[in-house]
Amino acid sequence: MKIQLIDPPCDWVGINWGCLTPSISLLSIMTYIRQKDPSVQVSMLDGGILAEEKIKAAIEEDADIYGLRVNAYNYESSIRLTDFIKSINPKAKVVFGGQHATALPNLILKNRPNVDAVIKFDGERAIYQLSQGYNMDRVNNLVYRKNGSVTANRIVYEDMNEIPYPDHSLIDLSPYFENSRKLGKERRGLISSHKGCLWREKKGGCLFCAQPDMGLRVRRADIVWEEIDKLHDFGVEYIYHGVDSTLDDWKWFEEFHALRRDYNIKFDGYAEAFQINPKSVKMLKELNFQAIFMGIESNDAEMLKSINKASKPFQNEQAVRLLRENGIMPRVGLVLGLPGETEESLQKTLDFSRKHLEGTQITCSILNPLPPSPAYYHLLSIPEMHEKYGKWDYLKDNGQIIRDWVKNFCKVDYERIMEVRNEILSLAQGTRSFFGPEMMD
Ligand code: B12
Ligand code: SF4
Repeated sequence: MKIQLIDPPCDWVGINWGCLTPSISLLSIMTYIRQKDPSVQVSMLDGGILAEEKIKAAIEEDADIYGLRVNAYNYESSIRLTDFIKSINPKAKVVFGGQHATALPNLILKNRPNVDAVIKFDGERAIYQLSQGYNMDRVNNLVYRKNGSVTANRIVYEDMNEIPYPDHSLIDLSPYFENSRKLGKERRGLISSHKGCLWREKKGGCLFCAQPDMGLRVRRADIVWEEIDKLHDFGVEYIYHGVDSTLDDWKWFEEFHALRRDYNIKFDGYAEAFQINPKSVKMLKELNFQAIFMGIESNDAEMLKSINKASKPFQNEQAVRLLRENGIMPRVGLVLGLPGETEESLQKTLDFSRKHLEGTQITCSILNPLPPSPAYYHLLSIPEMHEKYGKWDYLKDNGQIIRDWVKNFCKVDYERIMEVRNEILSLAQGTRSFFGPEMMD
């Protein structure tokens, strides 16, 4: 049994941060299979470091299963690679997993005859079961075609403590370290100890959130430190904590803090503004956090309410101030084009940015109603928009859907929002744009 896992490169995204750390989504699946059945040959091709042509050249013609990690931004290259795989190895199974595949399995299977199945949510057990020859109807989380129609199996969410953490000894880390060196950065490692988000679990989440995982699952802090120890042994100097919020589970964070090591390792993570207070900042500092990304989105109270955001404007201001005072770089995410956005609400976000964000790192984008976000379903509730986008397994012309969103939901036009966005980005120390041309070779 031979499996090739592929993280197709992104077509649309500006800065390719995936070139610094391996795709742990795939590495987690690879680790699980290797532990359960070492006789299965499993390898991965990471679009963070390999361009599409290099991936094509490395695709083996005799694999039994090809598993692709599919998000909204690499969908088109995922389809091109699928068609290529089927042209050289028509008998193999092509299986999609990841956030976008989890969001739209039925539309994908209806529109793409070359995709044999979609695995929703956690992929480790399902791919393993396929490798062991289970019948399709017994594979957890699988969506597939049966007698001409799409059928979905039972969903199983894994206990994070039962699934092994990604084993970085299975892959060559040198291309990632080399990219860090080229960019003048410390050697990076990515860990993901949590899945899901408390706010989404308890209050339904933010309007534009395109992360389908439900509930909040956390891996024990002592196991997470064991994973970090190993990364440190491999030469990693800087850990990127890739979870929705480092501070979502306070008990976990206290344990993680209590178990901190005395070797020098830096961290970078995410949090919500309301979770930043003198106590959490002190602990983040003691853990050697260098930067915290916060999706602040807007500084207008009505706008924040319209997207069901947990934090309030005063908490945004307080969080940025506390992080700066303690030498932790605030990375601030702003989203313009929120429902009901007016010139006045844009001004409030602009004023906040001028007053508090100069010299910080800013991401500023216009709301993109990605599936499965509530915003996507909001847009589709308009019959004309449903007609235009509802049958598509991907958002064919992404720029257009953003413009359609603005036209239908905002009280200012797209051009004005772009002007404000550009002004905000000009204040930043390092700008992050959704639509930039920069791509690591
Ligand atoms: C870490 C992270 C990154 C890192 C990735 C680094 C790397 N080398 O992998 C960086 C910073 C580079 C990044 C970049 C981007 N990201 Co990102 N990222 C995340 C984050 C926080 C965690 C993902 C992760 O690794 N989790 C840990 C692994 C183990 O879990 P997992 O990814 O869920 O994978 C499991 C299942 O999904 C499934 N699965 C996944 N792939 C596959 C494949 C197969 C074959 C199978 C069967 C199953 C399967 O099984 C896996 C194991 O259980 C998520 C948010 C989140 N909490 O999920 C956003 C998220 C995935 N990112 C997102 C986005 C939008 C982006 C960017 C486009 C942002 C941008 N504008 O630049 C880029 C795209 C880069 C790229 N090449 O894809 C969105 C995707 C939305 C969508 N619907 O597609 C998310 C969901 C954030 C959000 N809330 O909107 N990201
Ligand atoms: S955007 Fe962040 S805080 Fe909001 S629901 Fe999604 S993961 Fe949770």
